[in-house]
Amino acid sequence: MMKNMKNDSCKLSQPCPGLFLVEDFLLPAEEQKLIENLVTEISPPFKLASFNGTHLGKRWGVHCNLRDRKVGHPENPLPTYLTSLVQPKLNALSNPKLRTWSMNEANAIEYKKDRGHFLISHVDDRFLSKEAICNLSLNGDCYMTFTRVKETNKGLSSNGGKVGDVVKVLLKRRTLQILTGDARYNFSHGIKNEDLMSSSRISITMRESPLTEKINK
Ligand SMILES: O=C(O)CCC(=O)C(=O)O
Repeated sequence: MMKNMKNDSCKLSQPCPGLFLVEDFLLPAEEQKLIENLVTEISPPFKLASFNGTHLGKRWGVHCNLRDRKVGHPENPLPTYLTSLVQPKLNALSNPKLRTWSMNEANAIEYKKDRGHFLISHVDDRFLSKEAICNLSLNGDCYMTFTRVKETNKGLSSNGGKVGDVVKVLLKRRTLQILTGDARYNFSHGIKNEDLMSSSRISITMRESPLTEKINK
C-alpha cells in the first residue's frame, strides 16, 4: 500500500515500481457520465486505429507527432468533462507528481473484444510527454502487461529487476493509473485481446507535453 497519496474512499496500491493505482477513483455515476460523453459526442468521433494495435481511438489537445517528435497546435480542444471533472480530482490527490500537473493532451481508446482489439506494448515517448501519465479505465476490467525493457536508471526508486520481467496488472473499471519513474520509462505496457475481461473496455490517457509552450507562444 502506498503512503504518499491520501484519498478516504479509494484503495491504493503500487503493483510495479512507479505505477500507482487508485481504485474507485471515479464514482459509478461519474464513470457513466464520461462514457456517455465519449460515445455520444460527434467531434471527435471514435475511428478505427492501427498505429499501436487495432482498436477505436480519438484524441484531443496538442498534437504530438511521434514520427517527427514535434508538438503542434491543438486539433480538438480538451473536453470540459476532462478539464472540469477529472483534472481537479487528479490535483486533489496527494501524489507530489500531480500537484501542478495539468493535462494538455489526451486520447481515448475503445476495445471491442469480439473484434480482436488490443494494444501493442509500448513506452510513451519520453520527450513528448512529461513524467506522470494518468490513465482511466472505464466500462470493463482488463489485465495490462508491464514488461521491463530497461534496467533502472540511477535515482529512480525501484526494487531492481531484470529486462524481460513481466508484471500483469489488473485494471478494474473506474481505476486511475499514474505512471511515473520505472513504470513510465523502463517498462513497456500493452493489452492482449485475451486479457480484456468484458465485451467493451474504454480508456482515457492524459498527458502533459513540456514542449507546447515554446510552440504556442
Ligand atoms: O488502454 C489503456 O488503458 C492504455 C492506453 C495507452 O497506453 C495509450 O493510449 O497509449
